[in-house]
Amino acid sequence: MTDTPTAPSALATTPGLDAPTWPAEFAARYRAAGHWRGETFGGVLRERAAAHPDRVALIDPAPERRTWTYRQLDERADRLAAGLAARGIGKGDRVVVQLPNVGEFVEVVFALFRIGALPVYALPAHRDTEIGYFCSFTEAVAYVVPDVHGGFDHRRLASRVEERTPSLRHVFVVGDPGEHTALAEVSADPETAPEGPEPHELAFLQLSGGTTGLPKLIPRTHDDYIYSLRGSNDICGVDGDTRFLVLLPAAHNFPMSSPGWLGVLYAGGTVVLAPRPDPSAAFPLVARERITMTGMVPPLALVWTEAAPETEEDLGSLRLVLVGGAKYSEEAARRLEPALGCRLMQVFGMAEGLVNYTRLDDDYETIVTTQGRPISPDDEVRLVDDDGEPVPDGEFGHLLTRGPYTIRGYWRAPEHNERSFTADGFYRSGDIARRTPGGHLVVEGRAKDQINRGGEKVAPEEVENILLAHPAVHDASVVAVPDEYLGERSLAYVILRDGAERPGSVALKRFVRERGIAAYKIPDLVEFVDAFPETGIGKVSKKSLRANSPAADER
Ligand code: OOB
Repeated sequence: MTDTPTAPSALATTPGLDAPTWPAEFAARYRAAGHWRGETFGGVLRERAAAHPDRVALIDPAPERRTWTYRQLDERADRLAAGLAARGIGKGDRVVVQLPNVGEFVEVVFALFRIGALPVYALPAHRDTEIGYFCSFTEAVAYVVPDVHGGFDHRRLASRVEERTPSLRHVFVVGDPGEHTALAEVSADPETAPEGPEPHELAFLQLSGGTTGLPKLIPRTHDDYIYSLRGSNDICGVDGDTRFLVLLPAAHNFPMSSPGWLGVLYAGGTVVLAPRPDPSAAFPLVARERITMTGMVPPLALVWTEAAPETEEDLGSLRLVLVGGAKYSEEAARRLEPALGCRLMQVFGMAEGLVNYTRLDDDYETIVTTQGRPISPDDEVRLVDDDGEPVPDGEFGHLLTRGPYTIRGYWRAPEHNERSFTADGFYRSGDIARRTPGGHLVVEGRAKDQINRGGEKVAPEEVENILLAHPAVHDASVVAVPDEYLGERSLAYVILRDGAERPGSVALKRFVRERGIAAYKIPDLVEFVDAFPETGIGKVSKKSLRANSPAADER
């Protein structure tokens, strides 16, 4: 083959990045516009610690209240970074971090940022299937866990994963380490810490909600993610006085960056980690810590809206509540501000990049009826029909996007990238949306085969694969059914093998659970059928399955 020069619009791949990245002319444009400023997370924390060392950065209220000033967080991250480096963990190494909302989460992540090792953000709900996959697929060298969380012993999960993952050299435990290493012991003289990463290099791997077998990994750089934080902070009015409550799992993109705990730390504010999001646990925290801002998914917003008028806790410090992750119904949205006595902002985002917010100065109708508009003037959003042609103004179309903080490809996933990105680098979100005359987006639904269980994304194929492993199951198809509270729940249609004895639906759900999978992925409903409806070319028609679902009998 002759050496043809790369076309200017072709995707660049950077060695060591393991994913397509922005072509040089886009990167140059984003830098010239001041979006990418050459900052790194490690550097940002260092600067904030120098500027206001004694300001409180982080509060972990339970079981006993612990606080970290910016100086303490900076020093702890340094010592931990040096300790990790002394154990041979270095730039580019992957480290699966599975921690609940505890202060150590923030310490570990900043320590990894400092040495350029990449956190892979697992959710606390993940079990053997997901963790085993993250560790083996990323060839992780370390895995960080709590000892016991929600009654589940993560140390034992770690031992099982360690046994089958040759790359895994370390398990660090927050709390009682059992047979592993206590995170508290991982500490060394910071003088020994190596050089940090460059701003254009990867900062971490985030998980995609996904539609296929197992989550794809989303490679985010320091430059691009920090831009999304700065943009989010401007829109949400985050500053040094912001006191932000992290209600959702800290590892999820929404509470991390919209504006999230990373945004608030960037602005020099205070982050408070909620061990539980329900009003009985969180309202007292709002009152005691004088919380000004928080973010939540629609089902939680409903619960807060109902509980707020009844509470004796003083919620008067709250200024802004962000709601997103799944469609927030207009009726529910209208009830939030009066109940909580604060402003509502809708957020429609995706871990792949693009985040939309309603604005503080939008009129009320826009805030309760739309999902906002993009952070950046350089976010390109295209709404297209099934053939990829732009739809007329105001009509619904498939949402495609590219921009200064939207990835150009998943990590080590060339085949997925073929499907999930257009040739000119737009990410196919799988969402169906329309644009209002004012330029705001309204999310109408989804073309992608995914279940959005109140913000928690379930890939049907992953659950189907587990059901298929059951000896009585011939075939399985998992679909979303409407649910008043969660928005959607999951329904598994199951065809039994000839002559097989029908397992009860409870037994089938137990089977799925015992295979070691996050609890939110276990089908809510199970329905036995003789055959699946088919599409014209003989594929299972999920559309008819959804349309014909009984959606009720096990509520
Ligand atoms: C957030 O990120 P992911 O990666 O868990 O899920 C992204 C998907 C979107 O493609 C869309 O299908 C859905 O979640 N979604 C919404 C929504 N916000 C997200 N659908 C309707 N209305 C909304 N407001 O969920 C996420 C990431 C950053 C900020 C906020 C949410």
